[in-house]
Amino acid sequence: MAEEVKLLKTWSSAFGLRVVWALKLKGIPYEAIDEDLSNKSALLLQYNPVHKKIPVLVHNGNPISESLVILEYIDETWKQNPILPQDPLHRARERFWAKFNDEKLLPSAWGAFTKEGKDREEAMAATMENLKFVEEELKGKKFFNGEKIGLVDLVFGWLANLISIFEEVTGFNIVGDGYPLLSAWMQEFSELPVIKDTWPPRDKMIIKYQALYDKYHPAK
Ligand SMILES: N[C@@H](CCC(=O)N[C@@H](CS)C(=O)NCC(=O)O)C(=O)O
Repeated sequence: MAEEVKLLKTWSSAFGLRVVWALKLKGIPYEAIDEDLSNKSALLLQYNPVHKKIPVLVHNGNPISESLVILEYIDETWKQNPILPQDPLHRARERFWAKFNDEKLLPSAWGAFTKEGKDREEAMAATMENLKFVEEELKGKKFFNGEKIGLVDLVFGWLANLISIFEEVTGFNIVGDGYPLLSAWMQEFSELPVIKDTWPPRDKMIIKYQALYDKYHPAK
C-alpha cells in the first residue's frame, strides 16, 4: 500500500518548516495542507485537540504533533539520511540543544521582538547570551553535528532567516559581527538546496512581521 503523508502547517511557521526540511532531506513525498490559524480547520482540531497547533504530521491516517516529536518520528520511520546520530550521548546532546532552542533561545528572541522598555532590554540581553552559547557550540564545526546537517541545524534553522527579518523590522542589530561562526553557519545553511527552495518569500515575511511588530508596539 502506498504511504500517505500529510503535513498540516502554515506558510511561515518555523516549527512547520523544520518538518518540511526533514521530509525533503529524507525524500518523502507529502501533501502540504496550509492552515489559517485565525480560523483553524476541523482537521487540525481533530488531529491536535490538546495544543490546537501546527505542525501536525499525518502518516497513514495517524496524527503526530509537536515538531520535535515529529522530527524524531520521521528519523525513526525513514532511515535514509539520518538527522540524529546513532550514539546515545550524541543523540542526547542534539536533544539538549533542540530543547534549548525551543525553551530559551526562541522565547528570548520573541520577547525582544514583542516587549517594550526594560522588559525588551532584558529579553535582548538574554537573546545575546543565548546566541553566545550557540556560537560556542559551533566551534570547529561546519554544521552542529559536524559535516552534514542534522536535527540541531533544522531546529536552529529559523535563525538563518528570521533574525535578519527581526533586524530589518526592528532596526536592531542582533547578530552583527559579534557571532562569526553563527554568521558563517547561517550562510552555509541557507545555501543548501533543500533550505533555499523552501524559504518563505522574504517580502511576504517582512510584511507579516511588520504587521506583528505594529500590533505589539502601537503608535502612542
Ligand atoms: N511546541 C510546538 C509549537 C508549535 C507552534 O507554536 N505553532 C504555532 C504556529 S508557529 C501555532 O500553531 N499556533 C496556533 C495557536 O497558538 O493558536 C511545536 O514544536 O510544534
